[in-house]
Amino acid sequence: MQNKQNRRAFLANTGKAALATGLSLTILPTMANAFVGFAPNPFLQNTLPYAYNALEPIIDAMTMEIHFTKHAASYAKNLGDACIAEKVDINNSKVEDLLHNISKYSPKMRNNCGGHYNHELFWQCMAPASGAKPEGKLAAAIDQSFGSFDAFKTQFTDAGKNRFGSGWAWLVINADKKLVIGSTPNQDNPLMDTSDLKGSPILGLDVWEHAYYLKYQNKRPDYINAWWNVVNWRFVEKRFESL
Ligand code: MN3
Repeated sequence: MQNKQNRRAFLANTGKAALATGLSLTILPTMANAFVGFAPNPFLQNTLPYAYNALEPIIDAMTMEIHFTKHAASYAKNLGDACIAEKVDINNSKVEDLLHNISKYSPKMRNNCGGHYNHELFWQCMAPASGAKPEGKLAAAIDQSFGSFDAFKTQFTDAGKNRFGSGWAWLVINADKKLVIGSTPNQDNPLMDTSDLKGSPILGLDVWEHAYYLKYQNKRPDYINAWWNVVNWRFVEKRFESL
């Protein structure tokens, strides 16, 4: 049932963009596995890798459904529209390359390319509650960079709490291969040439009110503190080791 709904929403939201670009629907992904990069066609919204209620009680099902099928879907659709208007050939382009050169494009491209990339990463950064912690090379790098896992969590939580208005908190690997914590406004991200925080994001947290308001209202710190319980550290470790 859940998969059927996802599939229907997915097709409704991406079919138009796919047809407009001549991309065959038959090659669209039907189910996301834990991938380190993004979808086979990264300009399209990938199916959510878990049910809407899978992250309860941390993320309630209604928030997840609205977030995925309305907010994130519209970033994907608007990204497709911007690519058509600005003559970006999505079959021969990389989302990352667009982000690296985002200053050359319109605000619509910046907002929606960022919004799409950020949400595709965000879904993968979460998994049903496991209470897991980072292990292996990532755990060692976190200890080395921030002193301890708890110190890292405090610094990352503060980045999310202190981002005024809407935006994202990030853990990135910068050009010197160092782990850095920071935040960006709106749908900006650390891959953008316009961003003060620069690097490859390996963990992202959406702190827009639409991500938490139904359950947490104005209490963003409560949302962030709870969110640690659904971080998919296995995915973050794979991204860390792939960069
Ligand atoms: Mn969002």
